[in-house]
Amino acid sequence: MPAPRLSPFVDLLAVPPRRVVKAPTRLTVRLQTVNHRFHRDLPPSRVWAYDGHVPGPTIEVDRGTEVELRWENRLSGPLPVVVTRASVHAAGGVPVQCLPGRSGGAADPHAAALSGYAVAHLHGALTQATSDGWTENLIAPGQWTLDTYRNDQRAALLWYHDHVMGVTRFDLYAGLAGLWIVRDARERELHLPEGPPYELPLMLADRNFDTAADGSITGQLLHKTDPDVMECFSPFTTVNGVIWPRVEVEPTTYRFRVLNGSNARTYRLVLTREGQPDHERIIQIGSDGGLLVAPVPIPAQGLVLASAERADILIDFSDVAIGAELTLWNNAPSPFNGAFADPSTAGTADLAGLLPYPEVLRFRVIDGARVAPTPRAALATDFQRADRHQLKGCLVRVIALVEQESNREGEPSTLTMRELTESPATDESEVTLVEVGAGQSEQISRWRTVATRFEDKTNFFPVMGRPEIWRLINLTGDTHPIHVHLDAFQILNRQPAAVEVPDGGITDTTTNATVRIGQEVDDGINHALDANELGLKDTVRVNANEVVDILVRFETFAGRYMYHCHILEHEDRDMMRPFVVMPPELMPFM
Ligand SMILES: [Cu+2]
Repeated sequence: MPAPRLSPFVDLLAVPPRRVVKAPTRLTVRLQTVNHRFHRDLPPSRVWAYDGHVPGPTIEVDRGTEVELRWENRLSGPLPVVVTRASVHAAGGVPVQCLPGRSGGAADPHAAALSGYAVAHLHGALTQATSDGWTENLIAPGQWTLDTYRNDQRAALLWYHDHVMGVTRFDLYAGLAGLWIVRDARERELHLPEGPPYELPLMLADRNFDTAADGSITGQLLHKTDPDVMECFSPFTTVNGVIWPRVEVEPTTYRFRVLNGSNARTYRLVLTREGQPDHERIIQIGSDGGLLVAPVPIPAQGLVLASAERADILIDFSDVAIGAELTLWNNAPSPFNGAFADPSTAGTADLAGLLPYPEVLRFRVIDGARVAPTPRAALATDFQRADRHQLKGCLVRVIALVEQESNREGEPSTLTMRELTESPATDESEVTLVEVGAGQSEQISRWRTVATRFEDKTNFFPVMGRPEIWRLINLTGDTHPIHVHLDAFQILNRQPAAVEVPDGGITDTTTNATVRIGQEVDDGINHALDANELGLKDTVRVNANEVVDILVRFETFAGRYMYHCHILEHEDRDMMRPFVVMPPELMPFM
């Protein structure tokens, strides 16, 4: 093992405090600087946390019950995270991101000077624009905001987290995240477990720590990146704020509400029993936007969750002997690009894939009532997938996900979301899209870049109630989880694409590429939608060599919102753009 070892599966799974809301109410959540213990072998860590808990309190509310929330910023600086860029990639052949300690990097003085500006966003919620956590509407320590959450949406697991422009990655890493559950009548008809002990949230997040002079791990949170890479992939997986916990379960069915709350790491979760993958006992009933139409098995290679994605799963332990143990592992390498990994390798470290510790969670079956699961054939009754043919003539917006190398030696690349507009004149065309239909002639279109950075002019003014297709084209080599604020969307399809970017094709303002959509690439990536991606989503993985079309429609609130990559290091620099939802009656005046 590459680093000082913490004992796995010794601490019990913690469940964040619950605030169950049954009637319209006003709540206060305080952002506080406190100490938190991530593992019993570690000293306490200084963190920034909602109501002093990592994760913050879980707010559980019935559909349509309005919550006014007073976010009181009582943080005190400095940022409780040492931010550093390692001076080397590998030490003794081990990638330094896998190791605790600063690896020769100096602490970033700008990060050390952060005093605790904050802005809260409720991810996945249908929220009026003024309460959506616009990234620049900050409150300083000592200030507060009052936000309104209607909760008038399908039952789902949402989460609240900080969204400060440029430093979201540090504020979340410091601890500013918590869960929010909306419940509704349909879910209650299904008699699903509600609340502990049989319904448990699992917020996954990777963390790293500094080391002392003697090499031992301290409690000091550490956000460390490689010399010319911006994403932070940390070695220790926490579940609800504890590294590699253990949970005792009775021989019955449990409901787990799983969230990947990591900055950048994608998980592919594999459940094993006696060393073998054991996925038949898991069924997935919901995703980001709530219940699926019918239960589905998780993918055979494991349940993939990129940053901000959620899964609502049932695990049936009713046939397991008392005392038996099952283990949840991560077998996704980082950076993730969507490529297949053999589930039978789960449990092995992969240093090249920045996965020194694949441990996530252990289940131990204890004595209790042995209850066989109730089969559930039908779940959601309020959702149907759109028929692609119904969408003919719908407005299509095209967004390229682009990595631009820095022109300064040794600096990480910049990631941007580039909005493109169709441009028939060949002289200003920059991106050529070739649609390779099955057995049909090729369709060619040309596009030019109209925005690259967050502060560029706003181009997207979707009209309320009108469906649109947003086409996400990945010109980079890694997976990007793209999140759209406000209404959940449907993923229409995911297609392979052969991407060619000429040398010097990416500049500050222009994007030159040829993308052959539909052309297979020998990349080991299954460019198809998984069964668990057919429900409503608010975050979608766009893998390497891939084009993903999503169907968006904004129904309830007008105003200014954001869409962005949910790899926080990308979101901060500069993979985020605004859009403005417009009521139709105002369009003639635009
Ligand atoms: Cu990204």
